[in-house]
Amino acid sequence: MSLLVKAVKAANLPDIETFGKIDPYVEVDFQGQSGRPPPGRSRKGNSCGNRFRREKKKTTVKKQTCDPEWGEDVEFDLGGKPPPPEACLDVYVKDYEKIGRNR
Ligand SMILES: [Ca+2]
Repeated sequence: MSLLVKAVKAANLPDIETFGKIDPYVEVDFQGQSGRPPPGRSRKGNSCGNRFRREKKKTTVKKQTCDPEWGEDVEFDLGGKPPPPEACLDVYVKDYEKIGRNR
């Protein structure tokens, strides 16, 4: 069993870029894979409290646009099991930065 997230498109994204336009991409943060959480991890830091193994995946970056169309699939392999009911999926649209932090 796997979980498929389809990043289709976004429109009218806020342009936070100083020069030109933003370079948006989608980051999908899935917390709900089988297996126990790694020992010694803090429960802070995300909306699921790190109860599960987490995995982040990204789409490609679309350059200089506030109306990106990705049409991409982001797939998580669940290793043959359904996700637990407490599983958690966070989806972010971020602005790619060559220099510094992505926002
Ligand atoms: Ca940028």
